Amino acid sequence: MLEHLRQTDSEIYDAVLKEVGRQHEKLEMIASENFVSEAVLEAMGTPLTNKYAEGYPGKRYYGGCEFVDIAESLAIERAKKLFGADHANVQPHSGSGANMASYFALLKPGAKIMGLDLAQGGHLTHGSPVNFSGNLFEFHSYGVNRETETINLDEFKKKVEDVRPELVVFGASAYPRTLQFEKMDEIARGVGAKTMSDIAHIAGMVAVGLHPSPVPCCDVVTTTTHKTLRGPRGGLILCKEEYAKDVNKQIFPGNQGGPLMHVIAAKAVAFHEALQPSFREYQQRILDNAKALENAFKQRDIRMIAGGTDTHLLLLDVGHNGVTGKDAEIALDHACITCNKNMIPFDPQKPFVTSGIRLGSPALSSRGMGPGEMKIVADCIADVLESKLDSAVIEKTRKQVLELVEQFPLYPDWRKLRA
Ligand code: DSN
Repeated sequence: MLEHLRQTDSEIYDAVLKEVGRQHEKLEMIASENFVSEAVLEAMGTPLTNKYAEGYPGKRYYGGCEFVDIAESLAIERAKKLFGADHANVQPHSGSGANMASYFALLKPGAKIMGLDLAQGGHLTHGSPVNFSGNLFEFHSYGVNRETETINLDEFKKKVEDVRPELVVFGASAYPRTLQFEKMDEIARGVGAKTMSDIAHIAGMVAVGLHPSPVPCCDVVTTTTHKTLRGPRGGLILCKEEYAKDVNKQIFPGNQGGPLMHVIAAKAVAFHEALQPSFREYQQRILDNAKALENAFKQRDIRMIAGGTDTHLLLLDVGHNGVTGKDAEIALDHACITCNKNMIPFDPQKPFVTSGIRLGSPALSSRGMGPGEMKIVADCIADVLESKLDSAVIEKTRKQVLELVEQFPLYPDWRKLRA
């Protein structure tokens, strides 16, 4: 394993093994990260990376595509089955690329769109002025209610009716509660808008019916494949049949050239895994673990945005403990707990400082941890925050975490290479 890499490039070999070690030694709580199966890893490391296959299965601009066609056709059929979609495009290199192609498939540049404010849980590609979305389209934001810190449908309706956008985007990257796609869709349709959902964070739960699906109501649904869906890093677009041609054209030749066939093969493997009964159990474990974190934080007086979670994700207001998100992220990393600082709704701090940290249960659930371990983890986090990031507490927590992770080995064959 990795013998060629070791002999050819010891510096990269070393960096890879150090990263494998880091993934094992730290508690991965970045809500958008996960650990893929060995089968997905293997598919990504195949000679399919060598193949140019611009176009789509059966209609390519290069010869020799008969076998990558098999991989892409399987990925498409499995994605359609998994989400109950009319059409799937499995070529987007990323979630951002999937969103860009979708906007162009639905609208002309300059069109009026509404999306959830980045500072209140949205995503860069939902209209941030520093992103292509905010530059190329006239984006307007909706937000969350100041009291409940959740999307209030009456306020949402009023905004939609004031702005009258051509497209409304649903979906978030830091929103812990259930998204009411059907009701939001009805409101958007009321002003004649098209609708799109970005389910990057919750795709795994949507796939198994543990979160409402926007596929039946929305015109287009985008996702990444590497978060709760536990596939390789990449994007996916699902849409109604009437948008299939435009979506395909906007991915290739509109936005991308050659597709990454090794990644598409790995997406097919991940979708196959997601179609198995065990994937539903895995998604349920993600939810149970997030609830266990919520319950433990409640006992410790840790303030959670929106009062807790219905999903895989929790957003903590660490300003309540007198620390910033930036400092909490660094301190927890020293304690071997990886998370990210995150703006909270109406955050008084700047985006690079923030008052929040975002936590998620998908990666720890993939490692086999359960609610009992989540209680230990939540107490570790609470200890660090309540101590106001005291170095002795951080050191004590680090030791506790290192003991815990040893009981849940990650990629043992890869780690043996360090020996
Ligand atoms: N960067 C991703 C996240 O962390 O949520 C979204 O693209």
